[in-house]
Formats: sequence, C-alpha cells, structure tokens
Amino acid sequence: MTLYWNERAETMSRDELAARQVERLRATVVRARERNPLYRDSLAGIDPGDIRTPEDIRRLPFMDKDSFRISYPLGMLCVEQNELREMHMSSGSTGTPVVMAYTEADLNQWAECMARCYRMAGIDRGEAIQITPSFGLFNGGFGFYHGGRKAGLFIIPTGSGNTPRQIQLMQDFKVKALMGVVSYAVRIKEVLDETAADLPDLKIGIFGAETFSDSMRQKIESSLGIEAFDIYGMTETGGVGTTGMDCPAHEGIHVWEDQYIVEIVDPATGEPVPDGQPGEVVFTSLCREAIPVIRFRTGDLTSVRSRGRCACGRTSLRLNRITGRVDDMLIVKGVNFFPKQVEQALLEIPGVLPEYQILIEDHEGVRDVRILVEAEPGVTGYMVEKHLKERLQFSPKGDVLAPGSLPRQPGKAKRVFFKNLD
Ligand code: DLL
Repeated sequence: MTLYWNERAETMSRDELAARQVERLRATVVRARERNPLYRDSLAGIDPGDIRTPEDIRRLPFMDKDSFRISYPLGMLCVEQNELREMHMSSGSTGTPVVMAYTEADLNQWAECMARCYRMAGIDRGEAIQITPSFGLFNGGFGFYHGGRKAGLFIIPTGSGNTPRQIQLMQDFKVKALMGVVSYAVRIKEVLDETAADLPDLKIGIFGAETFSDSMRQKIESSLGIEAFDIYGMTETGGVGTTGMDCPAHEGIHVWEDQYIVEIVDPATGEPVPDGQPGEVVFTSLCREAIPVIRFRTGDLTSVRSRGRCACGRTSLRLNRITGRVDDMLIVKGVNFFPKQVEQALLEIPGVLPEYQILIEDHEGVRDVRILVEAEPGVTGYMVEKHLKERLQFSPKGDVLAPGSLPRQPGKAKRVFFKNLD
C-alpha cells in the first residue's frame, strides 16, 4: 500500500501549492459573486486580479455561522437547486440550522478528502471499517461512507446505538478500523466491560467531532488496543475530514491545503496571529460548488504547528489539535480555562474514568465549579480536588460517582452545565 491517496496533491512543494491556491481562490471569488446576491454584495469592490498570493485573502471579508443562519435554507447557493444531490445540517447551539448542500462534484470532493484520511491512517482497499455516527442530517455517518466508497473499503454502516451489537459486528466482520465521535469510543469500552465481550481485533480508530485531551486519547488507545487519529471537519466546510486529520506521526492535523486555505486570526480583532500563537481558525473552500465558504470564522481555537514537511512526507500546513471553541472558554474567579484542560487533568488521576460533567454554579454573582466524575473505588473527592487545584490554578469541588452514574448521550457529549443557585 502506498502512503498517500493522492501523492501529487499531498506532497507538492509549497510554492506550487501557493500558486494553486491563488488560482482557485480567484475562481471561487468570481463564481460566488456571479452566482449569489449575498456574495455579490459582500464581495463588491474586490478585484480578483489583486489576489496574487494566498495572504491576499486578507482583502476579503469574513463570514460566520450567522451568514448561514440568516440565509436558511439555501440562500447561499451558487448553483441551481436541480444540481443538488444531498444536504446535511447541524442545529448548532442556538438551534438555528446551518445547512450545507452538495452537487455531485462536491460529494466527490468530500470523498476525496476522506479517502486521503483513510489512506493516511493506514487503511487499504478491501479492509473493513465500521461507521458509528448516525446516518442522517449529521454529516458524520455519510462523510465516512462517501470516503469509504471512494477508497474501496468494506463498509459496515452501523450508525449509532445498540453498542453490544456493534461489538458483535466488529468481531464477525473482522473490522480493522472504527469511525466515531470521541465519546462513543469511551462507550464501546464500557459496554465491553459490562458484557465481558472479547476485545475486538481493531487496529485503528478515527475519532473527532469533539475536542479530546491527550489523556483521553491515550485512554481510548490503550483500552481498545488501537491507534487513534484525530479527524477534523464541520458542516460549513463540507463535513467530516474536509479540513484534515493527523497522520501516524501525530504531529498535528494536516489541512488539505489544495482544497482549503486556513488562517488563524485573533478572535477579537480578526487580525492574523503568528504561527504557534493561539487564535480562531478560518477556512476558505477552494473547490466547492454549491455553497463555497470564504473566510468562514469557525469559532474553533488552535494554532499553526508547522508549515514544514512532516515526517510522513506531506507538505501541508499542520494545526495543533483543537483546544475548544471561542464560546467554550469558562471564566471562574478570574481564571480562564477550557473544558479540555479539566478533562486532561482528571484523566491523569489513576482510577478516574472518562465520564464527567463540569457544573458551573452561580451564587449571588460568584461562580463556583463542581466536577462530577466517575471513578473506580478508592478515588476520593479530595484526590480530585487536590490534583485539579495543582493543574488548573483554581479550586473546583470534586464529586466522585460510581461507574455508570452519569447519563450517557448519543452523539456529541455535553460536558458543561450551568446552574443558578439564587
Ligand atoms: O462534527 C464533523 C465531524 C463528524 C468531525 C465526525 C469528526 C467526526 P459539525 O457537527 O458541524 O461537524 O461540528 C463541527 O465540531 O467546528 C468543532 O468545534 C468540532 N469538531 C469537529 N471535529 C473536531 C475535532 C462535525 N477533531 C464542530 N476536534 C467544529 C475538536 C472538533 N473539535
């Protein structure tokens, strides 16, 4: 098996990549402006000829989730509706849906990105994969599916739910690789323990849709006996895998830069931040037809890890794994932190299990944090409080619960809850 799905695209020199980006960016701007009134307005006054380097993208205005929401359902379309072949949708935090629609070429572009991810993880033609995200409006199930078809994989499309049966199928069909949202990997391990089923002979897990700490990743890897890859993507860029994944070197997420331009900007000012500095991720699609995005502010936070050639040979820029979302940051008694930091610290404590909730309690304007966490016998609230205080520089209360006490949710896990005690 070769290491690459598309060796030329994945290993081209950065100069060649930049030239391709400029050419595709110009074409995207011209098309969007010609075909959609919203883009005609927002891109008025932009001369595509002024785009000479990828950095010239800074001349273009930003868009964000609201751009999708106010144009619900298909106000951002740049093709005729009869050219559409599929749609996906995420409800988002406000409940106003974000819709992504696909032409045949868009589905092919998505499949191409996903096929690169599969090959990068070491999955070859004919090998069995099990797809556990739901098949429906959420892009997860179908994204893994389209890519699996293109890459010639044997697809077990279980979708979500019925974990004991999922485990049985992994065994019966000799599944090599498991696809899912991060918290589902934890659920599989729990059900394996509850039912005393044999550990399936999995080799690879591809997980995403939620931030996960390094300690969570290690726990998943050791409990399922797999190598875990971090796959990134979102409805607005076209779904899971469109924006990249980490490679076997696990030195950051490779962005498919011939398909997307990525920028990291200061969330407050929108100005670019230097490599290595944290900021908000912004994507521009270069090859999408139905709904291209131009400088889409994702709300996700991370930094550029490297623009150098990776040990795997790929030349694309690498992002550090996602820290959280701009609106996920919690401030308690003057200390800022992200849920991922709490997860990392919790899972460093021996005997603590990967199910937890962060409860923010407001009492007469004062905020306290209570951490509810499942753990094996022997772990005490004091142990949790002491470790979190050392690692996080503030003092949450720690409530240790028996395994299985916290509710399990299908899909993305909700970890943070707010409670007003007044
Ligand atoms: O969650 C796509 C996906 C499905 C990715 C399955 C990976 C696996 P949305 O529902 O639109 O799409 O949510 C996108 O989820 O902006 C991030 O905040 C978060 N997210 C996605 N992947 C990761 C990741 C899918 N690997 C939003 N690490 C994004 C951290 C992630 N956060």
